This record gives sequence, structure tokens and C-alpha cells, in this order.
Amino acid sequence: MLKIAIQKSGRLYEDSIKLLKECGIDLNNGNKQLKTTASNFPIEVYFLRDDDIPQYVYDGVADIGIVGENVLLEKQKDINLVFRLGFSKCRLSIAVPKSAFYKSSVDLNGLKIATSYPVILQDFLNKNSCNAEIHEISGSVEIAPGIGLAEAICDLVSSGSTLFTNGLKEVETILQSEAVLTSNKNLSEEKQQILEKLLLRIKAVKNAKNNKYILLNAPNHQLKNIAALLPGMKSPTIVPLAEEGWSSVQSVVKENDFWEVIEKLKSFEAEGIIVLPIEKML
Ligand code: PRT
Ligand code: ZN
Repeated sequence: MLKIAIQKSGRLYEDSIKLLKECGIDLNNGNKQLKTTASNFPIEVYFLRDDDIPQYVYDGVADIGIVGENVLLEKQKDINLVFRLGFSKCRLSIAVPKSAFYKSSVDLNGLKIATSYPVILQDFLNKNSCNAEIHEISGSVEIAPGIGLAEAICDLVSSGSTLFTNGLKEVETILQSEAVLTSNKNLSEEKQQILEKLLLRIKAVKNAKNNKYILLNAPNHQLKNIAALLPGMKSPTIVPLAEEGWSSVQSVVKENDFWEVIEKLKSFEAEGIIVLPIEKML
């Protein structure tokens, strides 16, 4: 049995549960008890505060856990970062009042910076030889300059609207973060094997999300061009159409390249292009 810690409630909760579901793991009672077991996979799920997860994974109370990379780095526990999960993306940034002068990190010298991430911030200050005073607070960091508690803040940002509504501007990004899978460094052979199984499923789900299945028709004289554009997993499937001189092409295309590829396909006379989501990709 492998014990996984996930956030009890908050920004990571929904996506963590969704990921386990997409991995085909049925949780008996997903509704926020302290723990639950899966009916069809040797895994036990613990619901915890995200800040506690690195410690629990380090202690072996949980074997693996899902947390923001920001929390993993801040807590400095000696545990493994196994896999970047691609959700809950955000950045840890320094912001100052809109009207403040700021050109480079030198301008942080002598400032008081409010943050919930003193470890990561101190590391940034050291690396940039800045002499600023860190004022640690646990929440509502963005109001600190407005109430005279600090001259700058260091906090998580995603859309930037919190900074904007508080009259702040982002001046340094010190970390890009997303949810990560972490693990204890001394897993038993049995637990390691369950983790490998889980990882295979997670990668299949993530791969599927990053790719689309594409079907199209094209004149045979363009097949070489199109095949070069759509290498797919190995090579595209090409099947002749009933209409002489035409073929159907099927392949996989990366989400990121999608629009660029579509434009090129059109220039290669592709027609009837159909794009489908992929559920799993191994
Ligand atoms: O109760 P518990 O301790 O478990 O939860 P929590 O309140 O500490 O954490 P929670 O649920 O707020 O966040 C969990 C994780 O989500 C964080 O550790 C990050 O890894 C990730 N994450 C992603 C974010 C954001 N985006 C985010 N925007 N965490 C917080 N924010 C906050 C930020 O602190 C600021 O107040 O959202 C505000 C900024 O958002 P924008 O969109 O206005 O820029
Ligand atoms: Zn927290």
C-alpha cells in the first residue's frame, strides 16, 4: 500500500483528485475525511494542509505527496521531486507600489519585504547581494505596503489581478511554480513499484493532454510534406481514400504546435481536418 498526501481543501485539491481519477483510481469516499482508500489500486489518500505535506512525506507518514513547488522549496525537507504535474501554475514574485522607483534588484536594498516565503526570498536576496529586511507574515501579504507594514512584498501571482487591485507592480519573478509529485527518499521495494505504476498512468494522462489526434484528407502528391509535418508517435497512418489520388492521414500533434501545424497543413492542400482529444497516451 502506498500512502499519498494531497491538500485537504484549496487550490490543489480539485486537480489532485481529478488526476487520481484520470489515472483510473476510484476513491471510496472523496469527501474530505482524514483519509480514504482506493477500491482498485493499492493506494491510501491522506487529506492534509499543503504546508504540512513535505514534513509528512519526509517523516514517512505519507510516502508521496502533491504540493506546489513553492511549498516544497520553502520547507527544505530532504525529499524527492518525482514529477512536475502541470497544474496550479503560478510564480513567486516581488512587487512594489506602482509609484515606487524600481530599476533592478539593487533597489531592494534597505527595504522591508513582507512574505510567507522567507527561505526562498532570502536565497534570492543572497544570490543578488541585496540587503533587505524580510518580514514574515502568513496571509494577506498584498495589503502590507498599504498599511505601512512593508515597502515591498514577495508573494504568489497567477493572473496579477491581486497585485493590480492593491496598487502594486511586479518587479522580479523569483520562482516559476506548479504542482509537483514528491516522494520519501527511502521507499520500500514494494512501494517503489506501486509508485512506478502510478507514474506510468500520470505520464499517460499528461501526455494525452499535451497532444491531439488529427485526421485529414490530402492529395497523394502532398503526402511527403504532410508526413514530415506530422511525425506522430512513430509515423502517421496513411490510408488510401475511395477517391483516386487522395489519402486519409491520421496522426498525433502537440497541443503547443497545433495552430502553426494547421496553417501549414492547409497550405499543403489538406481538407476535412478533424481534431480529437486523446484520453490516454502510452
Ligand atoms: O489550507 P492550506 O494551507 O492547505 O492552503 P493554502 O491557503 O496555503 O494554499 P492555497 O490553496 O491558496 O494554494 C495552494 C497552492 O496553489 C500554492 O502553494 C501554489 O502552489 C498554488 N497556487 C497557484 C496559488 C496561486 N496559484 C495563487 N494565485 N496559491 C496562491 N495564490 C494566491 C496568491 O497568494 C495571491 O493572494 O492568489 C493571489 C494571487 O492571484 P492572482 O490571480 O490575483 O495573481
Ligand atoms: Zn498552506
